[in-house]
Amino acid sequence: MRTQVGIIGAGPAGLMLARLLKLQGVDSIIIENRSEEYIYNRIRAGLIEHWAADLLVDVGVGERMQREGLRHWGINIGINGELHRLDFKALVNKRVTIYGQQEVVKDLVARRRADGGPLLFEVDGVTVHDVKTDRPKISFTHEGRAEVIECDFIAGCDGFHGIARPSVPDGVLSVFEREYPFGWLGILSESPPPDHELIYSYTDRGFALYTMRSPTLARLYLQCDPDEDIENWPDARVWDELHKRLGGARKLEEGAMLQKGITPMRSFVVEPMQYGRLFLAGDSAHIVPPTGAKGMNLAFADVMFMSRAIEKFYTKNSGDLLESYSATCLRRIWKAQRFSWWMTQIMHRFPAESAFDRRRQFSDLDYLTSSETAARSLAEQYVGLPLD
Ligand code: RFL
Ligand code: PHB
Repeated sequence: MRTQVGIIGAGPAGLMLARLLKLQGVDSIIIENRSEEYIYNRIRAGLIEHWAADLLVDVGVGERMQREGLRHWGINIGINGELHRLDFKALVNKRVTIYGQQEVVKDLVARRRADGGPLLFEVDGVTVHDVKTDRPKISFTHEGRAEVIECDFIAGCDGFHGIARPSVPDGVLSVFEREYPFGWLGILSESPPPDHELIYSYTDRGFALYTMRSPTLARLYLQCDPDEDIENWPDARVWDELHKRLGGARKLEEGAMLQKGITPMRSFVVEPMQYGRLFLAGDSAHIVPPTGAKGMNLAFADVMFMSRAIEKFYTKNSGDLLESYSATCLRRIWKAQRFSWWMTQIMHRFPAESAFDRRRQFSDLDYLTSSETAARSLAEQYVGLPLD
């Protein structure tokens, strides 16, 4: 097989990259190790930044999102039951869109099919070769046959557990990392919203987040121990804790629990995000704690920069944007890292916190909810910084 860009991974990064390249007349092949059904059922992100929602519309995959997505012009910050609304319309005149990541993925796959593919699911044994030459290759097996993609560039869009990042020789990448002493227990519940917008709730018992997937489907998260066994959280205990952490502010209605799982929290970045003709994008290069809702949005930003660089290479015969790809992405990534870390540390209880830490945390929340300048700073970052 021969193509211009070989894309590993059919998540938001890989699928969006393929669409952007298609619009520029650049060919690609996407390979994905999971099944199509699996990627449609993986519940993850739910919040799309202002510019990213516009991007989905501009590239022709936003039609269902515009119909079914929920546009939010603010969020609520709860401090031990007292709610403060941050009004994004007044503060920055921008909104966010609530629309599940797996729905975005379905829309992007449908678009890819309409574009004529290729998109191969359930590939095995993916390995990259010759990435320091201008003819890199990806080998794998598909439906029992050994295959090789020869290409000009490889896009490593295969997430945190993928093979692209580990393929870079030892000593090339620097890792910047922080683990948090808690995780998020997430549930999906068939129950109506207690508020039409999100509630980020700081309480003495720990953090809770109320978000949603539709007007009848609630998504709720609870701060928990990072290595907590889900067996210790029967439905009744989850509801009891949710009532305690969210119920002070709004009446929470219970419903059938459709899904329940625990996610660890970490901040992670590798630098640089390129090695020869291998370019990393999205979770393969960085992870943010979900408090700032930045992961999928950063993945889209990376592939925007990558597609611009590839376009310039083919149309102007210039590799300068490719050379600066990593530096361009990392400027934005570090701002999102800082914001996600800051949101995480003001909203959660920390096991080792001192009395000083708690006073400072309350003061941070007080400042955020009483100063228009502080609220505008959060709003500007939450709705997404401009791309350029
Ligand atoms: P993905 O989505 O992990 O996709 C990578 C794809 O690569 C495949 N793959 C391989 N394919 C071929 N060969 C291999 N060897 C492969 N290894 C892996 C995988 O099967 C997969 O299909 O990465 P991508 O595209 O970079 O997208 C990143 C986002 O998925 C991620 O950042 C977000 O989900 C993070 N996130 C959130 N982001 C937001 O922007 N807004 C949110 O509200 C938000 N909430 C969240 C989140 C993530 C969460 N979890 C579970 C980690 C909430 C949670 C709870
Ligand atoms: C979600 O809708 O799943 C979601 C929203 C905002 C966050 C994290 C997750 O900060």
